[in-house]
Amino acid sequence: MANIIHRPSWHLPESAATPESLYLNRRHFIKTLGLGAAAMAVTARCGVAQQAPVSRTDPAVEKLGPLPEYELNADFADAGRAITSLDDKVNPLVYNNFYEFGVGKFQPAINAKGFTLDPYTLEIDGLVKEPVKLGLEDIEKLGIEERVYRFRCVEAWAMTVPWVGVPLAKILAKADILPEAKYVAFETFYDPERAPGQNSREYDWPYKEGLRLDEAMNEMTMAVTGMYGKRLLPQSGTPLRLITPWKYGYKGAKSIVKMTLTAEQPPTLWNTALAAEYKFYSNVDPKVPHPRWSQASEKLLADKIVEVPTQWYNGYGDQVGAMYADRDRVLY
Ligand SMILES: Nc1nc2c(c(=O)[nH]1)N[C@H]1C(S)=C(S)[C@@H](COP(=O)(O)O)O[C@H]1N2
Ligand SMILES: [Mo]
Repeated sequence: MANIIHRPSWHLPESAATPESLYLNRRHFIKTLGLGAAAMAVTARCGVAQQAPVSRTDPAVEKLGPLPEYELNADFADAGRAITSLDDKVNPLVYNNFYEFGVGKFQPAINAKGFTLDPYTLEIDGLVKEPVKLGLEDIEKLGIEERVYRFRCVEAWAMTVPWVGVPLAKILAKADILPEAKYVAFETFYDPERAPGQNSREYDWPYKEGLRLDEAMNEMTMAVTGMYGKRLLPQSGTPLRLITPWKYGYKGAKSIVKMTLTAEQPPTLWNTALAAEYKFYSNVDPKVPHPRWSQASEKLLADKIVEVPTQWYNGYGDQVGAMYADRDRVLY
């Protein structure tokens, strides 16, 4: 097992993954689910992962009620390319990365069905005067808005999504942050019984990510509670996830339950697992290749693949470039 432990399938575009790596990763996941050899053989014979029918609803999420009213932020109404269509079979609601619910792209939509963190509490702790607890309503009352952002996964696929949420800065303003705080750490829920992927010892669960405090406070950084006009489905990170569109997708932790202010750069799940491949900053940069593939272009999510050039900071250099020195480009 040791040799596959450090090569999860999402490091390769699904189309480029060898049958062996697909098979081994699937076998690993089935084992953690406690299914037997028969199920394994069936999956292996089918060759491709089963895909969930496109559904915009989930009873668990419906219980949270509809999103409160919001408006489209005119500054982010146009991301310079078409919004990814939900009419396509390969779309943002069925093609996901959410390792807690499987390493295959189509697994989270199936395996996370019915998952919810309800009642939900977000905790803000660490270098703050007093820890703060916020419910979903408290957060959305800070003022939700819609923004269309480009999204770029480190695996070189991309999409364009109308997210609904609150600038993270508005949430962090609820806490009295101490002057020593320089970073924010984000943590996902931990519940291996409901999220079988968390039984995998390949990763340091729960999912962890982090931002420098100025990045967390940047105008672009969004705490997202909805997309395409509805609440996030389980596979998209119910009820709250992060979106930092100038960084690779893995910086946007899903189903976040805790934000911790720290003085030191916090550990992240991917950097801990594969430090040489996944750095803390992870700013999109076509000139800095991943050690195993180029980042010069990306494939837009759709039934018919369209490949487009990747832009530095995913095209958001005007908004975020001033936060970085040239040195950071080398740090990727
Ligand atoms: N908790 C958690 N958050 C996560 C991940 C994950 O596996 N677990 N995957 C990340 C990666 S690699 C990407 S590209 C995006 C994918 O978001 P999407 O499935 O909504 O496209 O979620 C990120 N957030
Ligand atoms: Mo990703």
